[in-house]
Amino acid sequence: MKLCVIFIRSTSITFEATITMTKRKRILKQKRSEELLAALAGFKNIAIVTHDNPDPDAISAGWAIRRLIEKKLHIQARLVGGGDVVRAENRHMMKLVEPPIELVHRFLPKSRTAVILVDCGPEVAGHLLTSSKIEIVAVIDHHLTGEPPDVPFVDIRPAMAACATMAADYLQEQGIKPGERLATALLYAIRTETCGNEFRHTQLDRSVITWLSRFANPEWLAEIQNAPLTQAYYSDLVLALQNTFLFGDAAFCLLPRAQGQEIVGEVADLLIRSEGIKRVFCGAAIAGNFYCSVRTEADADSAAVLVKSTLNDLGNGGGHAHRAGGKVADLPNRRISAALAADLKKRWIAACGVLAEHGTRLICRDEIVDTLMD
Ligand SMILES: [Mn+2]
Repeated sequence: MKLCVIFIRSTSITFEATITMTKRKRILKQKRSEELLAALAGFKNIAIVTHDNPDPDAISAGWAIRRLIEKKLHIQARLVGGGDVVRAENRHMMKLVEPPIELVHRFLPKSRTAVILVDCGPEVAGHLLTSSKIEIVAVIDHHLTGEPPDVPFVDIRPAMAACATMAADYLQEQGIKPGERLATALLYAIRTETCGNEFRHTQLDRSVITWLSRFANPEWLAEIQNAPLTQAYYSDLVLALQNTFLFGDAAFCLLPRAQGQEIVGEVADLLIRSEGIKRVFCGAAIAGNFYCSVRTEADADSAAVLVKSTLNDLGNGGGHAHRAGGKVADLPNRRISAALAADLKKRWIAACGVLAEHGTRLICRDEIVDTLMD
């Protein structure tokens, strides 16, 4: 189910008195960018925080919002994210367009800092905002969520292909041109968010793509998409494919090794393209935690629902209708035990409603060895 809901909230008594409810549909004539700027008024320090291991969508949307604040409020906001950027294409994008993002382990803002959370909600575990003292002023996101967060500005539109679309639209509303570097990053973000079966574009996505194409550098885009890959990447990939099991139309893969979190999603993206596979669960132990990606075919179940039910009581999960992810923190001995592997497989099979006894390998390991010996 796709939703398009915008809520505005206010702490002002008069607003509360006239609205009587704590939320309501936005006033249509008011521009969202104006509402965001109004919510930030009076703050001298502003920080934009992305989810951990920020992807092109989080990075470029955060960058566009930083540009909006710089042009309209004359404040240099910090753009911060936890973890690292691992995917080869995304690292290449960073090198080419140099987004002004700080990758940090901890976020300790100055007092009275307005924080804008981008491409995730406060309820998910994977971001830097662990302290309740941090003042979240805005949440800008396109993931499927439950109740909208109780903060002054909320723009959550799950129908949108990317947060980059929403942030680019703020710039358009305010007549701010993105420039070549930012436009390339935003356009690349929309491309990456619309891979797999998550490819629907709203009218706004389409018009933003046309607008950004006027400023973006197509040669950089081609170069990013063909970024050099490490040999370790190919090792991770071949071991993952050898360790993939099929139960009816559902695939289950625990990677024997993974150089970074992103390979989990890449393998899932590759497997969902296989004929006959409609649902994919792919997981790995990385730096003592378990990360997984779930993908579903366009006409199959919700990936967000499947990951939630598979990780129920073990960890957290969420995402979109056809692309979702999850995490189980602090694995004992920093690895996936045989008991956890068996439990995850059982849960995935149950969530998909397939038969456990019909499991087969995607690739028979003996066949690969035989081929090499010939
Ligand atoms: Mn996104």
